[in-house]
Amino acid sequence: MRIAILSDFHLGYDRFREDAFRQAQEALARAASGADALIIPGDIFDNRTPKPDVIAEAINLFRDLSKRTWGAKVTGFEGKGQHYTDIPIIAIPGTHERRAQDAADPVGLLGLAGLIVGISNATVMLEKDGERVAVVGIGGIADERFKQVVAESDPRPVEGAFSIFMFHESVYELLPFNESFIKQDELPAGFDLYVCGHIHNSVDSQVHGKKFLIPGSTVLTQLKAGEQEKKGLYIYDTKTGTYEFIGIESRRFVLVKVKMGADTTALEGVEREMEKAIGSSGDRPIVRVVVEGDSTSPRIGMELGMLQKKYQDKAVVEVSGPGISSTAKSVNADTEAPKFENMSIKDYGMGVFIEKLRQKGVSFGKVGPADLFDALSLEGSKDKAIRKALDMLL
Ligand SMILES: [Mn+2]
Repeated sequence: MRIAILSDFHLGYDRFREDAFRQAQEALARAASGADALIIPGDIFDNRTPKPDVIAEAINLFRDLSKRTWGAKVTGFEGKGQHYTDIPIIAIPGTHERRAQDAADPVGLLGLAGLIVGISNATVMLEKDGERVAVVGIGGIADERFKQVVAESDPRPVEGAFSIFMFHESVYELLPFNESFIKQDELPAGFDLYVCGHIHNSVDSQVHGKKFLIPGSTVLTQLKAGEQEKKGLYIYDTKTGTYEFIGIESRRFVLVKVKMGADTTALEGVEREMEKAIGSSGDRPIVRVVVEGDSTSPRIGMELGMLQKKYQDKAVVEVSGPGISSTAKSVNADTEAPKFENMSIKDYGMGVFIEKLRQKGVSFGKVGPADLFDALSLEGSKDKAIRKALDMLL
């Protein structure tokens, strides 16, 4: 059976909304034409409560796929999730879609509508010409709870079937940031293939001596050096154990670094680098200019602003550097600390939050730090958020 693995579409992602839709559409089309079944390890949506317009995008993406003739079909389901179709498109919610226990998440909605099979924590059986494939999935949850959930639910391969373990978490070897992240050898053993979302560049590794694949996101999100790589999906053949990475058309991303001295001669260098990055293909790439050294003089700020204006029709330009306020500022904080490579702002915030609580010696009972973080970050007003957090704690 040929299984397409594609992930992290981030539909509704504000900065590159159209890219998110168009690139997800291409990835799905390539997956459908090259595979018998599709598995999606999380973050179809950028937000746990997407607006109707964004839900409409997702419905448009999956409706036609649900009507085509598939090589494989779903023949069994056991566990928690939404199983209302035999269409072999199987997804888990990611960290961006995670909601409080028993609240409906947007991936679950697609499952309820019968457009996909949604897994919260379940085993799905697929069949094609007598060959059986089991997809055992656990939806994205707070990193520090994942090990516990794995221990409690004890995910196991299915005998007589090629078994895939699908999850959406930080893995310590790939994000050596927090000791609470699961390590590769702590993942449940015995599966034939391991598949994860969450990390936005593609990863080809091993777990328990078996293949471990992360396709990466289909859309650019963090504007870091690693994201200059090709976007795409994997297709894995269970019969031969072979697989390939299939690239999709994605907006080009070029990172330009410029050193700024005391004078402004480097500005010409910036322009030259921008011209080079934009090239002549007319595809309006994303160009992120990172200014190093001293760029605090008002003159430099102004000139860079003018450059940004001059090129706005030819490129999506973001400029960042010391003393420069730009839309890139928000991503700046985490790109300057290399250890946060691959980590979203939200995960980073959560890490800081947990660390602060630890320093203060807070011990947790039934309410974990992630639930508290969610309560504090989801409510519209500060008062409401604090009241909700206190309700949970007391
Ligand atoms: Mn993601």
